[in-house]
Amino acid sequence: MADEEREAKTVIPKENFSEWYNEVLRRAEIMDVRYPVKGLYVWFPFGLKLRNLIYSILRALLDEEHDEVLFPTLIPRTEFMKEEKHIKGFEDEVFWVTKGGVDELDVPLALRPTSETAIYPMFKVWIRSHADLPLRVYQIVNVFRYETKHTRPLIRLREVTSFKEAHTAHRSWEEAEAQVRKAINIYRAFYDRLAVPYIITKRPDWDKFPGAAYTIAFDTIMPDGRTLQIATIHHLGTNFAKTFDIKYEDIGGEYKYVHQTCYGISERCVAAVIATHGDDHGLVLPPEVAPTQIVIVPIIFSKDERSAAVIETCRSVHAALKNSFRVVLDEGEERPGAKFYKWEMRGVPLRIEIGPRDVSREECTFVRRDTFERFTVPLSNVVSEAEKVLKDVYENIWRRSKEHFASRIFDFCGNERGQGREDEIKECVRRGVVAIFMCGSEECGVEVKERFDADVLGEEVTTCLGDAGERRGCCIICGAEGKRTYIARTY
Ligand code: P5A
Repeated sequence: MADEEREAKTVIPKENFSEWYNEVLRRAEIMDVRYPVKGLYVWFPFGLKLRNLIYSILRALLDEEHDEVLFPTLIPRTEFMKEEKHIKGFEDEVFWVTKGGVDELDVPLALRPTSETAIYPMFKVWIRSHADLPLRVYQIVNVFRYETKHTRPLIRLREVTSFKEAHTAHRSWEEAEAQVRKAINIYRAFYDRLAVPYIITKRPDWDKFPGAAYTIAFDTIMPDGRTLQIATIHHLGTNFAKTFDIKYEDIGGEYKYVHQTCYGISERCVAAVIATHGDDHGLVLPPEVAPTQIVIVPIIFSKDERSAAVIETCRSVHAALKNSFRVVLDEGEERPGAKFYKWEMRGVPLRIEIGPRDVSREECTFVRRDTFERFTVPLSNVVSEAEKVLKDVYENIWRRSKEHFASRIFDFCGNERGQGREDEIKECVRRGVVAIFMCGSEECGVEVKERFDADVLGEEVTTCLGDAGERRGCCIICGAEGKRTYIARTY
C-alpha cells in the first residue's frame, strides 16, 4: 500500500478539533499554510473552488438589491484618520505603506482593514438628493488586519482574501434600521443554505464596531464549544455621515445627513462549513457548494472484458449526470479503496460504484457521504435518484447540525435565575453557549468574564432554532433588569 493511501486511510478524530482542522485543510487541499508570512495562506485549487461556490450564493443574494463596486486597496492617512472612534478601534491593526520605491510618501497609505474610509468620501460626491437614496453597494475584496492574537487559516487572518462588505445610505434612522433587518435576512438565508447554525445577538455597547450606533452579530458554535463570529451588521447612524459630510437634499429642499449601515462576512463562512459538517473521515459538504457533487468509481481489479463493460457503463452514467451535476468519473490507476478515501476526505456527497455484477443487473450502488448508507439504484433511474439523494443529504446535515447546536446551548434563564449555580454555568461554558439574564453594563460584563471565563456575545435577537423562551429577568450579576444574553468562550 502506498504511503499516501495509508495516510488517507487513517481517520482523524474530530474530538481534537484544532488538530482535526489543520489536518483536514491539508489533506482535503483547502489551504496551504506554508506561505512564509504569518497570517497569510495560499488557497489550493480545490479550496478555491469551494470558496467560490460558497461566495456565489452570497453574491446572488446581494445582487438582488445591491450594486457591486470596486474601490482601491489603499486609503490616504488623511481620510483614514477622520472618524475618531473608527481610528481608535483600528489603529493597532493597520498595515501602512510609507514608501514609494526609495521615497517617503507625503501621505502614508493604509492597506484597508475595512473600507468605510475609502467608500464614504465617494458617497459624499455621489449622493446629491433624496432621489439618490437608498444607495446600496457591496464589494468582495481583500482587507488586511495586523492581528496580534494567534492567527489561524480562514479564522483569524492578516489578509482576509475575500471580504464581502456592503455599505448603504438612507434618508432616516428607520430606513437604515429596516436595512439592518434586510441584511439579517440575507445572512440568515446564506447560512441556512450552508446548513450552518447561528445565534443572532445585539453586541454589548462596549463591543460594537468602532463608529457604529449598534452592532448585530451572527455566531456559530465550533466543535470545541467556542463560538466563531461569522457575520456582523452595523447601524452607523449619522456618525460617518457627519465625519465625511454626506448630505442629501430632501423633498423640501433642506440638506440632511444620511443614515448608514454596513455589514460583512469573511472567509470564516468557509471555516464554519468545514467545522460544522466534517467528521473523522474529512469534509462533509452541503451539495450546493461541493466542488464535486458526485463521483463515479469503477470497481475493477483487472483489465478483462468485464472491466471494459464496467468502464463503458460508467462513462454513460457520467454522460447522463453531467448536465445536471458537478460529477467526476475517477478512472485513475489507484485501487477503488484509495479512491473512496480520497473523495470522502473532499466531502463529495454521493459516490456511485459500478462493478461487473452491477453491469449485468443494470444497476449501480449509491453511497452517501453523510451517513455512509449504501443502496442499489437501477441504471435507468440514476439522474432522478441522485437528485433526491442530494436534496436529502442537505436536509439531513441541516437537521443534524441544528440538533447538535441545540445540545450545545444551555439555558439558565429559568425562574431560579442563574444564582447559586455558578459551577454548573462554568461547566456549561466549557461545552458551549450559556443563556443568562444580564443588564448590559460593562462592569457586569467584566464580572461575567471573571466568574465564568466567558465573553458576552450579546442580547438575543433570534437563533436558527427560532426565538428561545423568556426574554427578561434579573441580571445574574447585579440583579437589575436584564435581557436574555448569551455568553461563551470565543475565537
Ligand atoms: C462590516 C463590513 C466590518 O469590518 N465594515 C464593512 C464592517 N465589520 S467587522 O466586524 O470588523 O468584520 C466583519 C466580519 O469579518 C470577520 N473578520 C475576520 N475574519 C478573518 N480574519 C480576520 N482577521 C477577521 N476580522 C474580522 C468577522 O466574522 C467579522 O464579523
